[in-house]
Amino acid sequence: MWITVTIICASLIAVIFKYVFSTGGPNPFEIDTREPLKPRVTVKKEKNKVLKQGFLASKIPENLDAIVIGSGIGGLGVAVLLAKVGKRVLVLEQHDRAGGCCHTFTEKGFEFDVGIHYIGDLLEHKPFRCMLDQLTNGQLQWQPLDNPFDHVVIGPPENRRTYPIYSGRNHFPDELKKFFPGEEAAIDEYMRLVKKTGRGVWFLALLKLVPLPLAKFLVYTGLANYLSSFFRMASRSLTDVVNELTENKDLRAVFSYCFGTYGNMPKDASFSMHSLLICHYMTGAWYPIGGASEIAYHMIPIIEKAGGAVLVRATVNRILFNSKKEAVGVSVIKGQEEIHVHAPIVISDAGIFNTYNKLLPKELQAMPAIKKQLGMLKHGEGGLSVFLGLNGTKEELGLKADNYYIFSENNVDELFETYMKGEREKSAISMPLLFAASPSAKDPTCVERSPGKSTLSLVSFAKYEWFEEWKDDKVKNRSAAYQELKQIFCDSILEVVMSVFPKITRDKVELIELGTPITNAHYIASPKGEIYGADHGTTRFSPECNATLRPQTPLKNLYLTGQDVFLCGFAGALAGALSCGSAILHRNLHLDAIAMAKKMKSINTKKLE
Ligand SMILES: Cc1cc2nc3c(=O)[nH]c(=O)nc-3n(C[C@H](O)[C@H](O)[C@H](O)COP(=O)(O)OP(=O)(O)OC[C@H]3O[C@@H](n4cnc5c(N)ncnc54)[C@H](O)[C@@H]3O)c2cc1C
Ligand SMILES: *[C@@H]1O[C@H](CO)[C@@H](O)[C@H](O)[C@H]1NC(C)=O
Ligand SMILES: *[C@@H]1O[C@H](CO)[C@@H](O)[C@H](O)[C@H]1NC(C)=O
Ligand SMILES: CC(=O)N[C@H]1CO[C@H](CO)[C@@H](O)[C@@H]1O
Repeated sequence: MWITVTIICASLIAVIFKYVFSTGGPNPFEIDTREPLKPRVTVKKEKNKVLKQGFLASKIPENLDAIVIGSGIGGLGVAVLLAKVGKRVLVLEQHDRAGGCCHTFTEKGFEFDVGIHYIGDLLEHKPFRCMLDQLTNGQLQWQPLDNPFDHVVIGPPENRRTYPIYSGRNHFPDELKKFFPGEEAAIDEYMRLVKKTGRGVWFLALLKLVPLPLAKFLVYTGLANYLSSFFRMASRSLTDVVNELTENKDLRAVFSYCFGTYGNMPKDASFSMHSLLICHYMTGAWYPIGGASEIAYHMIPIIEKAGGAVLVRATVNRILFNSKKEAVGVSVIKGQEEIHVHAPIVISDAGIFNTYNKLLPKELQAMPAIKKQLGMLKHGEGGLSVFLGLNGTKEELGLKADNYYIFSENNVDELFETYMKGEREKSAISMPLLFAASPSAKDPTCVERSPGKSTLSLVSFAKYEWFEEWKDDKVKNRSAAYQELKQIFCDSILEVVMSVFPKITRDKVELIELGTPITNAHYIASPKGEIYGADHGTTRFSPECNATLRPQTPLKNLYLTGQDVFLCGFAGALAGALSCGSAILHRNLHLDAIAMAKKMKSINTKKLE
């Protein structure tokens, strides 16, 4: 008996090793490709030459190695990884500019990003930073936020409590303790749990790397739970864990404050997902200098240099398959015409729902394996974004390089549930959560680009169904009723903004734009206006989902990348790209990125000596 067990264990370990340390294909992080910093291009026309290359049949490179559907960070990320090993990749984007959630737009002279407010884990010489440096040839620069980088604001104006969130392993809990005397033990225990759980995420990457039968074995035998704290805590809700730690309602809210960054109210959120976010920002928070569009702007040339292209206004309407159910290319709608583009590999960054429900032929949609995967996932909550253009400098308006999570009270679960389930007109005037941040105050180059002006972005959630009836109206010309509903949201949001930022008065507001779930559906093609793709609640980490949601699909030569493969957020979607690249190149790119970081660090230490 023991001999059998030992043999099984030994072969298991051998197989895991084979996949974890496999170095089959070429390594995109083999050589350091950073170039000396070039002067920043700020002229919009020049940037658009890169970001807005319209689709034309004549621009399709020949002999493609792969096609990527969607130009979010998940799509561009895997395209750059493949380009770095000489592959010719075509990225196709339905919007009129590249970037997905990382795109920016300009309205009345104000520039706004859509989906990048702050990114963590960017300390120099750490793997994530090194990887991004390589993916942008060292041209993308990062500006740290202030410390405290987040503020949790709870309660109505007459009884408002504000708690600062600092980065730094000790700084964060030490500062919290000053606000919650007597709660030291709860805070320490919270930190211990968060760190332990967050550290276990390597196992999620491993599950997506090893062959499916092995992943299933690890999950169903409970070995995954045994080996990784991330998995052990994944099925526990944030509310559950936090309520065990303290009776203090404000502290409970502070412990759960950033659930807006993955979109599940604390009682539905997975404690593991939350821990990951807290860990992500523990070493600090950063913003891309020059705005979010710099990300795609510095990645596209690398794809082009290898013979590939990134083309926009290129809506893929279906994926092409041969009779053996192997993906062989895509079809792009151009006017009334369908243009077919062929490649041996098709990668989708369009999200799992779009890919399976919209881009597969009916008979493949009906495949049990496809239906099963879709059945495990839910659409995430719809997003609501407000873009404010303000007359005044950051000093005049009291804006800083930080973020605000504004809660109407500390019973977060209750308020959020009432809001999401409520009637839309009622919910519009009782928003439980608003995220607020000033992109212009975070970006030091904004002063040059629009002197005397500032921007403030706000994010919250909304039901897709509240707006669904107008989804087929023309985007810039929806009905008056839609505008009226938007106005109710805008007015109530503006009230909150003016109370939290007293220097912002009505006369300072030059522009107010509200994006609803149907806006998201248009610009980033999220089917239900989701803010973060598929739902991240505890079921996302169900054993079945844990094991089978991976870059490989049930269809040969069709791969998934981006936030639905790994987790949401810039870093999560990029991890999806790394997992996808690993599957295609047959090597562990996570480890390659870590090895590159080690090399960079040692080179730098030598230089200093
Ligand atoms: C309001 C908001 C705020 C956020 N704030 C932060 C933050 O502060 N920090 C952070 O880390 N993350 C943040 N995120 C999350 C982060 O931006 C996303 O998780 C991540 O960028 C998703 O990348 P992706 O590549 O998976 O998907 P996306 O960026 O959504 O890219 C998918 C692309 O596919 C295209 N597409 C879809 N269908 C087709 C088709 N048929 N043909 C062609 N193209 C198609 C879409 O147009 C889109 O460009 C935020 C997101 C939002 C919406
Ligand atoms: C902006 O404010 C300044 C004074 O602070 C004023 O002179 C100017 O007219 C304002 N601009 C707009 C567009 O409101
Ligand atoms: C906007 O829609 C209305 C009808 O709802 C129509 O009369 C009008 O011409 C449209 N305007 C534009 C610019 O499309
Ligand atoms: C490996 C594994 O099974 N991890 C988690 C997957 O999801 C369930 C909850 O739905 C957890 O219990 C597991 O720990």
